[in-house]
Amino acid sequence: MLMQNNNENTTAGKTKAGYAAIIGKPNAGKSTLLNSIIGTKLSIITPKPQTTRKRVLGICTEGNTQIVFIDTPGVLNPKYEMQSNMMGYVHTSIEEADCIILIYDVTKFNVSQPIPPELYNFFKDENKPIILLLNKIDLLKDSKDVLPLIKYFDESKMFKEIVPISALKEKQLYKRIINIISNYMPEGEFFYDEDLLSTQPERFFVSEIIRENIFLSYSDEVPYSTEVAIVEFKEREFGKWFINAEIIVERDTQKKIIIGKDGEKLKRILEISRKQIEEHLDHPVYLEAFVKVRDKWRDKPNMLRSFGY
Ligand SMILES: Nc1nc2c(ncn2[C@@H]2O[C@H](COP(=O)(O)OP(=O)(O)OP(=O)(O)O)[C@@H](O)[C@H]2O)c(=O)[nH]1
Ligand SMILES: [Mg+2]
Repeated sequence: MLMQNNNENTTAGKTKAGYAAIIGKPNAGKSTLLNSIIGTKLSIITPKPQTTRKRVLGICTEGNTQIVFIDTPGVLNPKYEMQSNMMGYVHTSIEEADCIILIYDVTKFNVSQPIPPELYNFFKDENKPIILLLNKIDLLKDSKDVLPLIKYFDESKMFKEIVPISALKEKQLYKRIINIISNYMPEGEFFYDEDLLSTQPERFFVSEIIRENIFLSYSDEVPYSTEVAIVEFKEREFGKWFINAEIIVERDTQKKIIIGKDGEKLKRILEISRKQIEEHLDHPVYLEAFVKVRDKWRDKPNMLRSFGY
């Protein structure tokens, strides 16, 4: 479990607690935002769209308010059963939320279709407050270029607040976000211990670290056809912990690509992953992984269930 170190929070007086779902198109910066708010790497980030496939919770407790942020997969029109399940996570996250954070990549603004229908459908009938974060403003040639977007979205009357941000570059962003989102949190008891940052088991973080390195190291369809499952995770009292992972692909050709000539490519990826896992767990580990072919796993409910979708 990930914990924070500061114990200065006080729960004296009335407390507020609630959920904020972070939604948006793939690649908009949802996971970057979550990590920036929580101040640690909970969700994996890559330049490729469709990086996040499940829900990732990040818990932020400041003073008398606890906000549980939910990072979600980017909204798309599903082509695979896996993607339908991913969209299911977006649905349940919105259902659970007290407030919706819609994150929008300003560099992708298109006057003819500012919000694509598949995304609009997720919140058009929602009565919950929606906060629009106009992200990646650091990429604009002139910071004033964001003004027409603010005007456009303001006139749509869909959003309680419209806030230009840079999830990647802005230091202290979490303060601004927490200040805003706190206003939309209902009164109530904290859901989680004040020191807790996330609820995902370590196995999840370990598999995501490997998947991130696969996303970063391969191109075309390979990262999208790949899943990582942790088969064994043994914490030992003495010595290294033992982790056995399965890397699942859809075709034999993809298996060859993942492994690389003489196994060199996979070895490199496992080496990088192992270091990052050790840093994350704060413990030395022995990491081994085998590549398996599972035809069309992205469309097979049984397989998907076994991978936690
Ligand atoms: N320049 C710039 N890049 C950003 C910003 N926020 C995110 N990015 C980059 O955008 C890319 C996608 O970021 P993610 O956080 O993975 O986006 P996401 O919305 O979680 O994407 P999916 O999980 O695929 O839906 C990464 O390369 C980030 O570094 C920003 O404010 N400025
Ligand atoms: Mg993401």
